[in-house]
Amino acid sequence: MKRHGLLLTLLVLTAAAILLSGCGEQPLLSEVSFSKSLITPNADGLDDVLRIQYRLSRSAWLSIYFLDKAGNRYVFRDRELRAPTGEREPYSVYFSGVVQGYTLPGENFEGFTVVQRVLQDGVYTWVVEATDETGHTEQVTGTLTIAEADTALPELRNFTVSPPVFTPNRDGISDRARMNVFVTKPYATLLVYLVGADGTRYHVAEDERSPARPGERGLHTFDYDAGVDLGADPPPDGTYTVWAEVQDAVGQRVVATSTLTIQNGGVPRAYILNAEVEWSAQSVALGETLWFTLTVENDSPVPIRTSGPPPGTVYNSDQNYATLGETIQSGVFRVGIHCENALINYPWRWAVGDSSVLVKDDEGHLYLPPFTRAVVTGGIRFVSVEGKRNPQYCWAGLIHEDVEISQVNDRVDPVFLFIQVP
Ligand SMILES: [Ca+2]
Ligand SMILES: [Ca+2]
Repeated sequence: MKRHGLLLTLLVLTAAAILLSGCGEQPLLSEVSFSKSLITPNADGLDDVLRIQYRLSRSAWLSIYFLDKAGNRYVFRDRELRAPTGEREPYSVYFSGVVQGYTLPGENFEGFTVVQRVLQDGVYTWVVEATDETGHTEQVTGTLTIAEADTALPELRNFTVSPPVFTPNRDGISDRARMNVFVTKPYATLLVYLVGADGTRYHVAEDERSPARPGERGLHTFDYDAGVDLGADPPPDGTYTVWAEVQDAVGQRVVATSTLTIQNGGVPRAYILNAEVEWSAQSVALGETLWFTLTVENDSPVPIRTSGPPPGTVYNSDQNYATLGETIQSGVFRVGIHCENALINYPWRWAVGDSSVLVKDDEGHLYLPPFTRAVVTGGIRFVSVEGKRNPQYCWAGLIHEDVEISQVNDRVDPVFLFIQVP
């Protein structure tokens, strides 16, 4: 009797314990489903994707992965923190056969990394796994077949950036960087961008003269001016990681990196100070020299490049910068004088300073340093009266050769000049 009573008590207690665990301890992971047991990830619109659903009763770290027959693991979700589902619809995510990058036996990729890759054809065990904060883990498994997968990778070959150091400042010397990359497969997107130390991204546009058209297999070229061509300030000087990132129609993603250093970057801004020119006369006799004096101000953090002839040089009116051997150089700033009767634009030009203020780089290029002023003088000796106008207007300009003559630097402080002919 006594023994029976004890047994009964034990039975009741056990039943209560079972009931308790049944009510209070809901399964962590439930309602796990894959909407298809076979997909053909080849972007043909048929059975390319399936939907995975699951429900969580508590916060958990959620993983979804696939095991092949050899037991190799392919990761789709790796311990991502998820809130409990609560009263909401179950979690739902589309799966297109693409998992974290992996390499097959014997594969060795050089110069690029596979970030996302489609599963190879075969039969896999899928695993949805949740771990709560106490370390309790539950998992649900099933079978998925992959067939007709488009497994060709959009490889990035020979990703190059040249030159490795460039100076985007419109001085005509290494103002542009060029990125080349060969993509081995038609693709959906191809991006090239710089990433700074603080994580800021700077997008680089594909060159319109790229040998292969966007989306096509082939060589793609990118031309980077750091935004300076449009007058924008470039990214700060420093060394950047340059990323090339391609994604194909299936969703496979491949990246390659290189580096690029920006030096002396900036938009050059120079002016004729106060738009003021001091002219020596309003009237000169034939054979006499008209002199001018003005001040050039480099009002930017960028050195501005210049070239000869030096201030003080006197031109005969029938000479010009080219006849003096000082031809136009792209990116160079020079002071010019133009008269209405002149046959070419600003035929007489001078460097924007003399040796007392200019600095020379290793290759002998001359620069007016940042935030510096320089006085420029020069003369034109009128040896004949070209053209019909007399008097004629003459004026000064500050020319950024092959780039622009900004409005503020054109037709500065005209003088109405009369040439006295005997
Ligand atoms: Ca398909
Ligand atoms: Ca430059």
